[in-house]
Amino acid sequence: MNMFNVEFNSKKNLLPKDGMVNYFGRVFSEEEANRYYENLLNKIDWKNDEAIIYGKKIITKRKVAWYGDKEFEYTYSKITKKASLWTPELLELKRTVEEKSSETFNSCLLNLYHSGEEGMAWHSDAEKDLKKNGAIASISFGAARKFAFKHKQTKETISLNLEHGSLLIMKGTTQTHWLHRLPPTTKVNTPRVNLTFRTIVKK
Ligand SMILES: [Mn+2]
Repeated sequence: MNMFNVEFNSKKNLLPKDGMVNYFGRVFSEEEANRYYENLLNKIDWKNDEAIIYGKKIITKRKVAWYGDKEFEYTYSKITKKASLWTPELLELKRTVEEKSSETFNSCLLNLYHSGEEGMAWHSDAEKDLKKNGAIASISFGAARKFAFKHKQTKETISLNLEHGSLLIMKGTTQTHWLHRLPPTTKVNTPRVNLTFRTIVKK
């Protein structure tokens, strides 16, 4: 057993009920992860996110980008966005996660958190444009951040650390019964890039 490279059991469900979350740990070598991190920071068309909250338009510090198989239109937080077409690196990453998860994806929402000051409040990824109970694959590059789940009824919470080059899969009824968040922290002052591969359904 290699004491320096903790192996995660990706078959283990991290949720006790009402959904399925599998953590694969670091699926890229340090070198590969560093290369993707630099490429994504520099090559992605990052924009500050916009949302309508209580009827007011707000602009986040966090940056986002959206890519896909087609120029899909996607609505969340009452703002409609249009996907860009895959970059070669995003297509490589999509193929890697499809192989590891035995799932398929047609789009990816990317988030850039510049430091621990930026996070994401409790929510679920259950937008109407997403495939119902479809798998969501999350890859993290850069600063490791804590990620948490909270059951909507029981309020039970589960948290884990998402490391540089790691893969997390959420599937089944996870988005129906659980919220998730990225808590802000003063302990991190470097960026994290998060990619969430999804399936958009054409209406
Ligand atoms: Mn989410």
